[in-house]
Amino acid sequence: MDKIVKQTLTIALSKGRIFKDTAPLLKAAGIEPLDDPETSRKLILDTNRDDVKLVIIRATDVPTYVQYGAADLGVAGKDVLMEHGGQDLYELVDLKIARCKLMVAGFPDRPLPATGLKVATKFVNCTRRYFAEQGRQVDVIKLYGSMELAPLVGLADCIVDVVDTGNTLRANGLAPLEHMADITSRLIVNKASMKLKHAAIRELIAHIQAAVDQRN
Ligand code: PRT
Ligand code: MG
Repeated sequence: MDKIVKQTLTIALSKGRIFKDTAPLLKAAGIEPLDDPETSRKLILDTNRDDVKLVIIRATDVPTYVQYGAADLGVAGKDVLMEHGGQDLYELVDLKIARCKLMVAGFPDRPLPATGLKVATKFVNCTRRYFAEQGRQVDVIKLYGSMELAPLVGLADCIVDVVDTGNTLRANGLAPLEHMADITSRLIVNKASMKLKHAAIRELIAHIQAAVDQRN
């Protein structure tokens, strides 16, 4: 009898809100990790299925792993995908999790200068694109975190960041000023994997899509 070789699938995820919200969707597809990424130090997690592994990485690295085929699939926020550019990957399912908004934020009582606007952000590509489309000339200052601090210490006039409740902005005397994009997390797939592992990926996607539809 011919041995049927099962195609293995590697799924890239980040800890925190994305893992928390993706786990129930994976469970609906019959995939359960054997370790908890929040407590385990392992970066590669086995699952109850010997043909599925999870790799646990920084949220901003997920598109890169999938682009180069180090992971077949991944879950990434639309903010992260827009910033990455989405080369060599398909964005197949809107998982409707980790919802937030990409916003320009600054002081509520201070209009933004029409020229020489300084914007601090980790989303430098999205920010350049957004202001360029409006013909607004800006200096973009790249930061890696705690963007809210930048206007407070005079590093920038405003920031571009993702906002959920707005509590972090408020706690720092800032407010949302301009809405740039509604954000949810997406299931992304490497283009070569989609061809080579078509059956396995299609099956996984069908289960995940059904679980998403049932919740929304
Ligand atoms: O934390 P790390 O630097 O490793 O990476 P990350 O912050 O990109 O990852 P993570 O896990 O925090 O976020 C993963 C994805 O979740 C993001 O790419 C977004 O698509 C999505 N998401 C949804 C959010 C939020 N909601 C959110 N609130 N990402 C970040 N935040 C931040 C927000 O910027 C603020 O600093 O959480 C803080 C609390 O938000 P408020 O508005 O509720 O106060
Ligand atoms: Mg974070």
